[in-house]
Amino acid sequence: MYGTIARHRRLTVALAVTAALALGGTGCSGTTKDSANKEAGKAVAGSADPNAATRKGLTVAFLPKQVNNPYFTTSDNGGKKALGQLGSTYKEVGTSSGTDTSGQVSYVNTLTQQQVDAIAVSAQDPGALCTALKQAMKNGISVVTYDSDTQADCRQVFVSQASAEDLGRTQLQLLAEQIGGKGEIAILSAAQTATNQNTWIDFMKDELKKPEYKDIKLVKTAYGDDDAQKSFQQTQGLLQEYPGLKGIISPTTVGIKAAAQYLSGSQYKGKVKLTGLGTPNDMRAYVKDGTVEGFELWDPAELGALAAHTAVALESGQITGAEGQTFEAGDLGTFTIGKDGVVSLGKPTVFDKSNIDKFDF
Ligand code: RAM
Repeated sequence: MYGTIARHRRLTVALAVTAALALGGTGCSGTTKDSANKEAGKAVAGSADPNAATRKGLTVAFLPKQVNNPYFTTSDNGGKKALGQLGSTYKEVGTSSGTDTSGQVSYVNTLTQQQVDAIAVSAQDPGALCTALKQAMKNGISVVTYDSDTQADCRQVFVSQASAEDLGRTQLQLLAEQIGGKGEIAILSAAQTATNQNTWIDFMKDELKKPEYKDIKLVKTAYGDDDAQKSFQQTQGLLQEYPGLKGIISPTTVGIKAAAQYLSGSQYKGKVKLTGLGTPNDMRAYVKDGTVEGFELWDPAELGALAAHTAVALESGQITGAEGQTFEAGDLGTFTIGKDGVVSLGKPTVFDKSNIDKFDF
């Protein structure tokens, strides 16, 4: 076993250096992974075969941002189910804090030592995992990110929940409508380093520059770290600091639930509007009691299932992560890899009192 790893490593380093010279120093990680694949008799870079047989008996490890977050329980169970249908094995490891980046790095290193076939990770921080993920790829492990990305050269494919731009802009649009286009607003985010939340927030700020939002002012972005108690306290703090606040966007399932809990028991219930990303099961009570009008999300189980299918397609040589390649993801249909190795699940759903009872996750 260890002999195989060492052999892969020596071979891949040698090939990586040659490839880097040939390519003028670009594209290292893809080449090293592909070299390992070549040695293992799998598909080679640039020669993805969409008709290659789907491999069975693989072990795919899910490493969410946070294991005790119901959103990730649902997404990873979606991955587990898909892997069962594909004849492969699922495992999940991870930290209970959404801000334990060194813990995430340790898990990647352990999975590399254990020689799992593929890793699906939701990154707490865009850069922190890079060295460890590159090492995993050098050892022949397929790496996909899902939910929250790392840098593009530190994984093969990012399985995105929806277009990041759509998600950012639509959350701002929802709140603008709820507050009648006027007033002070704040954002209650997750971890300060979270790639997904930070990308959405950048699009919210960009949307806010449009003339139709000239009467809306973003006064603060607070961070609840995907910790229920901290998010609750941050919401309380926002209202103490800005008593005239008209609305809050919380682009995290943990944050929006905690903010709704605070608002529903306060004088601000129904007056200070709250939207963002939440699960229908977490938010149902707050929609029914008038604390929240509407919010959005994708189906987390479908996101996990798509991550599992992507990992198996990579391991099967059906894709390498290059733009334009297509693969089948079971009941979810056919997907095409876009720019920078991003695959997008689809459009999110907006939930309100008219449809929330139709959803159970
Ligand atoms: C939390 C996490 C996750 C995010 C959802 C919306 O559960 O921060 O990364 O995608 O919210």
